[in-house]
Amino acid sequence: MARVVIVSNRVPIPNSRGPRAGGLAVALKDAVKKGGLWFGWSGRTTTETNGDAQIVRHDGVDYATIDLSESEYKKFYVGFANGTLWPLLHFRLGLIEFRREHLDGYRVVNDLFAQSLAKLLRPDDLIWVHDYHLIPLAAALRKLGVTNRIGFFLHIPFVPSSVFAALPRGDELMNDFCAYDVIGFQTVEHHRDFLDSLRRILRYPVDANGMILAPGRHVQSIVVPIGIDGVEFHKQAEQSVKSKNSRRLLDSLVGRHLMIGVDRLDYSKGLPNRFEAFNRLLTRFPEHKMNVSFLQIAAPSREDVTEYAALRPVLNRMAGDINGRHGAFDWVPLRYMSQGLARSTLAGFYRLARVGVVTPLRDGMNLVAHEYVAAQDPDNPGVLILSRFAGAAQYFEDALIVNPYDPDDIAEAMHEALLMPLDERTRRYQSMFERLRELTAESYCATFLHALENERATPAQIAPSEGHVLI
Ligand code: GDG
Repeated sequence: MARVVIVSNRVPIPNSRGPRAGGLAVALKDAVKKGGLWFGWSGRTTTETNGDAQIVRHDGVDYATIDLSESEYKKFYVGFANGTLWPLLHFRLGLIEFRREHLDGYRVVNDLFAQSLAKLLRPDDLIWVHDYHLIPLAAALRKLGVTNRIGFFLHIPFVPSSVFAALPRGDELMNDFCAYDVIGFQTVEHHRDFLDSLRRILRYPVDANGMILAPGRHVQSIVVPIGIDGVEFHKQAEQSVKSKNSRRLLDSLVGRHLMIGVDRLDYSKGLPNRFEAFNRLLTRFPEHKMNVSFLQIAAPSREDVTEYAALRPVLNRMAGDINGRHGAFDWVPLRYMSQGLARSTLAGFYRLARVGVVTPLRDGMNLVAHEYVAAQDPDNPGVLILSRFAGAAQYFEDALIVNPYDPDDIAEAMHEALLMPLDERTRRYQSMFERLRELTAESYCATFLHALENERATPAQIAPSEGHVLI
């Protein structure tokens, strides 16, 4: 098989203690086998950038990174990627801060990535580009004469064409998509919305197999949901629940139920509504007072983006209000941490929680939903509360599906989950765990790479199960 080259904004370079356990690193483990290359930004800014990649080899995989200047970082990462595209593609037009110089900076950095990467490429490499930071990368590589097969996967949602229309120079971005050979989406809905925008803006025909008939290039568009290694995470949770941290958590609960939320501190994750829902649970269903603790872990994220910094004081205040209003001298209802925890610790905490609360306002997939299900004890499983606007809701129908804009709806689901009898919890869990077995990280990589390798893949060839729908 050809060498696989992964390109993403950040590169999870393994440290001396072994591989980094971040979401993308875990999901792409099977794609970057020995001999592979992973390319991206180092996460560092410097005064002088020359675009030459620094390469570190670990376990047979080359990790190549480049630095950015402070100005490039601000325009590309803070400005266009996270100040315009992220809110746009999460349906938050009111949060967009578009500036032409940010878009120009976004293109400059994509050109820089292309120049640096092109020097490292071999003629038969399969190039797999990840996420909204790098939409123009294939077009930039094509300009440099790169003819390799190049695929792109969008981890976040796509929006209906009337929403995408708000993006200035959106037609340029649509053209950029057409420089790829394969484009993948998490759900049928994101895929459909993308094709609607493409048809409206560029007017290219799309055949029944999702093949975009662009001039001079046929682009295969597919739905390939990302997943985790559920069986492995299940084992990790079994071990982790016996750890010192899990025991400390369990002891601190003194027999109360635990509800858990785990998210990056991001406005798309719906945290204020979730806190309000917990407030309403305790107000409307006071039988839960003193009987439940809600642990919210919110790892800091993108703190240079104004909207992210603005979220912190809102949550701090809400947490204080809830605990002040409902708490007792021996019970803190809401335990809120704006710090991350180790992945292995999280695994045990998920297992201890009677309820997993995943209520983003929009999400491409949401892997926390997968992790919560994977971690459960089959003999006494917890209940997943899941936003209908997370991609995961398309796959986990047996979660309690809620509208994250309605705190009362979430509160009622919390109440139902806390009272749910064992037989119903078990039935829902078993059905979701079955789904988890199909939606693996391995099948995600294999399905995408199969499409990328095979120029004229047909739906029958690359849609082996319900989980990998092609439309
Ligand atoms: C994007 C899309 C899509 C969270 N807190 C801690 C921690 N995490 C880990 C979780 C999970 C990952 O981060 C978060 O994944 P999500 O899927 O929820 O969300 P995004 O970061 O927004 O990712 C999303 C994903 O790409 C993959 O395609 O599902 O829709 O937005 O794995 O466990 N990990 C550790 N400590 C924490 O405190 N170690």
